[in-house]
Amino acid sequence: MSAESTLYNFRDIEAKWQENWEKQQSFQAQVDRSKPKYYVLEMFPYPSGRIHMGHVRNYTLGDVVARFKRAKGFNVLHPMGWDAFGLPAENAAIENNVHPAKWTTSNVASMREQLGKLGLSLDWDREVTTCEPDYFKHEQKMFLDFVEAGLAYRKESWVNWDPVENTVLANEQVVDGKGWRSGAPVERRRLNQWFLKITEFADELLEGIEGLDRWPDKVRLMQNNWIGKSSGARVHFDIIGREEKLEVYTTRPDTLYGASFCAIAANHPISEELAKDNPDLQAFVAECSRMGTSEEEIEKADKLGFDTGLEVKHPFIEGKTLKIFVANFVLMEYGTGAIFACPAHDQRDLDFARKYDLDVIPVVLPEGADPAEFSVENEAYTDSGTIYNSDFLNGMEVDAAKEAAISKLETIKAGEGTINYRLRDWGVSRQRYWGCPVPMIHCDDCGIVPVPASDLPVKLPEDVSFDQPGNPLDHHPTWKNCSCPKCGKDAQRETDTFDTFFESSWYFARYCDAHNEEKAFDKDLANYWLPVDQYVGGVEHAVLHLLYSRFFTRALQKCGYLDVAEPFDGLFTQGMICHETYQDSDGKWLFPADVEKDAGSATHVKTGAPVTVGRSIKMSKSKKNVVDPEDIVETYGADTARLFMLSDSPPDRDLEWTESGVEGAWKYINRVWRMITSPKGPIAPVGASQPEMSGKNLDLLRMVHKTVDALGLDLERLHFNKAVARIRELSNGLEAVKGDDEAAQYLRRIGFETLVKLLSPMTPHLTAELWHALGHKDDLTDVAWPEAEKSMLVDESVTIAIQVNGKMRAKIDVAKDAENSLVEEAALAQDNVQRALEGKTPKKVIVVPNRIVNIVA
Ligand code: ANZ
Ligand code: ZN
Repeated sequence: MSAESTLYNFRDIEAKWQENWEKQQSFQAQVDRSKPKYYVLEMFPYPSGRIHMGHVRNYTLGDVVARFKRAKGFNVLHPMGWDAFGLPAENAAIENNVHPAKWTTSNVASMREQLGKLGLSLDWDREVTTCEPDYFKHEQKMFLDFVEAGLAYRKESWVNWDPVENTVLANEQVVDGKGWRSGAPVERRRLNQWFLKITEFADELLEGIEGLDRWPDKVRLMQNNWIGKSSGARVHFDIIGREEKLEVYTTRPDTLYGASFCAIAANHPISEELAKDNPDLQAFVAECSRMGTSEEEIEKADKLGFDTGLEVKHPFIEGKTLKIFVANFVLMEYGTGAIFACPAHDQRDLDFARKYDLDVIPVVLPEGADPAEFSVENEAYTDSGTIYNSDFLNGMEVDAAKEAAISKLETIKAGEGTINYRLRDWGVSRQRYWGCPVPMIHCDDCGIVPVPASDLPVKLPEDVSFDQPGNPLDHHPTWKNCSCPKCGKDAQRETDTFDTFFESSWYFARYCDAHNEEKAFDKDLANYWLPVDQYVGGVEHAVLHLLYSRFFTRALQKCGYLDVAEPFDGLFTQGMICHETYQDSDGKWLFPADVEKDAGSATHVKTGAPVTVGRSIKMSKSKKNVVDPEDIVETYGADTARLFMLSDSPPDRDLEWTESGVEGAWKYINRVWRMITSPKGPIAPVGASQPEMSGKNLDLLRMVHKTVDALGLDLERLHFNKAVARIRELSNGLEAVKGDDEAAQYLRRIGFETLVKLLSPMTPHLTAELWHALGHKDDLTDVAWPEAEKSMLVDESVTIAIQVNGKMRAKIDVAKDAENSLVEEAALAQDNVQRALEGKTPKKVIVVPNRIVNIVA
């Protein structure tokens, strides 16, 4: 079907309204304390060059909320910007020889234009681009403040090293032991790195989750697990023949009598020391470092160990000793990097014990089991039970035994109770060019010296080369040379740049005061707008970005930047967009645009060769099952794309992109256009009052009010697909209005206007035009959301007479047996009644149910 052949000219109309909104600056936000504020934010895009359907869905969802809240009378802030630092710009520089800044700027320009065509109600005046010095100079200052407050520090640590990208990778960037982009096997290296002390807030971040009741449960759970609070004990084992102790962290001190060996991480100090003059151990350690540091991988890998020859004394059992192994399943970064193993009650320990033929001593007896019979073969028993084989702990339940074991350890000074977190401090150093420079200087005499705040920003050099592997900042002939701010001697700049999650951890606060040159943002403005009332984005950010932002907000609060602890009051995570996949006979992927589908068969548009249709999966460039938003906007207009995005599935679920679905949305838009611009009969004038209604007409009027009522709830709950279905029902109803009597005319007026208002957050261009077509001069963006009359929400109704001081003043239709208070409210709301009251407050209101209301004034 050709778009041109129908009445609705989306091309001109969409352009017209976009221009109009821009000229009027319709969506510019200002502090206005006379209204409640509402901050709507979608996760800002990485400027890759073109928007994809995921963006369209994300921003459409946010835009519906923004437009709806605005119509509801909120002072709405809805900004947009660019998460502009990161690797792809550098890769483009390497591959295509364009400067990352140039690549980024031109991508931003084209994506801004593409977004403009979607008709989003954005305040572009607050646009933020994170790679610009006027943005990152503030985060350099924040970093200095964090260092001052003890929230940032430098330490040597083990990192995942991508030998191809020449950079440190976060655990999450290691997939199956390989770099997420390069695919190269990851190595472990020790490096000096800058860290942000997120662990300082571990408890607060955990407790804060409780209050985030407008966040999806799954995200709250993921954050909980990520922080991973556990309580247990530290046990100090005496190492035979050595002064130092082996410090072990355990969550199961109740199983100490089942201990059969101890194990330490490959990079535990004891292991490193022993490896120095033990080539076999050296080789073993090297083998362990080839394995990624992610927990998942360690869980999957074969359990391997190396006997150190050292032994510890059992703290409770006189004369009993336990061997110390170096084991690949013990992580240096968790607890103390050393464990005691109880194979009967831990699967990893059991796998290890079976492999190296070590004791398996059960100490927890399942309920009802016979102690003489119970044994553990190849599956550890990890449930509750009664302790046995354990001297003074015998007969206790697990929890009681934990406490008893801890108190004994404390008495004999062999350990103590402790709390442990999985959460690690956040390593923010990256050996990359296209990031925010860490504002620090290395001086031979003074050590590490912060760049004075007055010297900020530390900008990136423009003349860089990407010919050599490694960090271009490090290779640059002069950039790092500087003088020490303390002693004036020659010194060198830090060449690390920040992890790009640094920029995205505070951009939502920058939007509150985006042009402030002096500081990151004004405190009052941040306090006014924050927290974000509704944040919308992908669930892939459930942990890192959201946790870092929560940490940052607390850190900024601690440093006096603002008085908010939680940045995002409400969070919504949208589903993905999926599409069928197509392959030719050689197995090559084909774009949907290259495929013609006919009942049951699919062929290549150009060659006519048969095409295999595969199942629908997330749209991705590699499988070519993508539809370019620009094509859709060109063919059908933005309103159609928006409406389709909203109609087909609940927004938190995956959405199946189909051509027929898009056409359905396009047809509907045209139906609405025709219904209102070429109505089947006259429309009552603007502001016409309601005539007597009965029968079918009254039912339809009720439907209008019911739709208003239910749709408000749908939108509050972000049930957009339900909202669309409801609006479609309403338009079916309104299409059935026939004749040109007063009631029909009125129904068209109230019905069409309501329909237009209700559709406006979803299809803003169409409705803006129709609002004018209906005879209005004001812009729909300034028109309030409709209110449902409560009395119209019930089906069966009665007509009630209203008397003021004995005189009949009005008649109203209310639901049969409606509550007296509702009837009273509706009666008093009548214009005629108010006129008769002459501003007086009624002394008495008597409601005779289903008959009459007497007002005495
Ligand atoms: C003895 C024991 C006996 C353990 C038993 C478990 C079961 P969660 O619950 O995740 O906090 N562990 C401690 N540090 C470790 C490290 N650096 N690398 C690998 N494993 C480590 O896990 C805590 C348990 O994981 C600890 O309790 C310890 O093993 C192990 F029947 O101690 B347990
Ligand atoms: Zn110095």
